[in-house]
Amino acid sequence: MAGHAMYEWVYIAAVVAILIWVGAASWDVERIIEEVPADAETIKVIGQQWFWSFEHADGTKEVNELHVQQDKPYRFEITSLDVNHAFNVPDWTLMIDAVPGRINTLWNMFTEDGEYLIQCREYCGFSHYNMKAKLFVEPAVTEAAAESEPSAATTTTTPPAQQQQSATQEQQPSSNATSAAAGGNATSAAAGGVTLTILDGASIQGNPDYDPDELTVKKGDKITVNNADTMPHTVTNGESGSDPTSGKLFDTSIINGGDSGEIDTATVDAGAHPYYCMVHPYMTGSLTVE
Ligand SMILES: [Cu+2]
Repeated sequence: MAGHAMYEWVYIAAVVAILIWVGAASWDVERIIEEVPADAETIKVIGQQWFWSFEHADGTKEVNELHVQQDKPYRFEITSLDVNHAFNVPDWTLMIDAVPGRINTLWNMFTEDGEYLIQCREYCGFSHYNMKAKLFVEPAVTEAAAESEPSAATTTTTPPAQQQQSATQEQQPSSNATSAAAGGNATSAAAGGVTLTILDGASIQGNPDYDPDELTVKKGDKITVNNADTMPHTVTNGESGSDPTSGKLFDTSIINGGDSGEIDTATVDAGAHPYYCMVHPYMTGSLTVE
């Protein structure tokens, strides 16, 4: 009997020890999270059914793709616009809830370049399993490294955000209006009154999405994009997200359900340009600028 009582005490002591250890470990985790480096750059992370969008400190936005620099600290501010999601980068053991009306933060420095998976780890509805994004960690010459090695050639890599911006501003007057006669239905309305509608139900694959699917306008026309659906969509030039020119000619960025956006064709080269929705890449259409 006495022996049994002693075993109980050993058992209780072991449980208490484990609880103390777990408590200490979680306290440690919290401490690490709190110590965000002062030079950490903030990236806003927004979860929505069923995609991720990101906003960099300079205002550059990305959808389902996030470009960061290696060896640079980032502070993530994570939230949701609808239901609960969870922002998870498994390879970097990053995981935190994305909750509507709340901003959760965590920080990380990506010490190895490469392409990594971002996913949702909180069941959030129909397309939860496709709520994935790509994280690109780009190798970079840090400012510190550049300063400590002034002899090294100035190969400072432009941050991806800036690359995107400058690419948007670039004009390529080289491609001429040779493909304008590709047979697009001339739907150009009276001056300045061109409308592209994203139809209700467009987010469901197989449904009619853009109306008209093939739009022809005169260079300089402003196109009003009305999202008549309840889901967020984009009109982004390119065949898909892997198209290197994607979003460089025109991109409405996210237009939430019921909202509208605009495409100014003054900066778009003449010719036929395929476009798609960054959230639902199976939504495609074509814009011909004459
Ligand atoms: Cu869409």
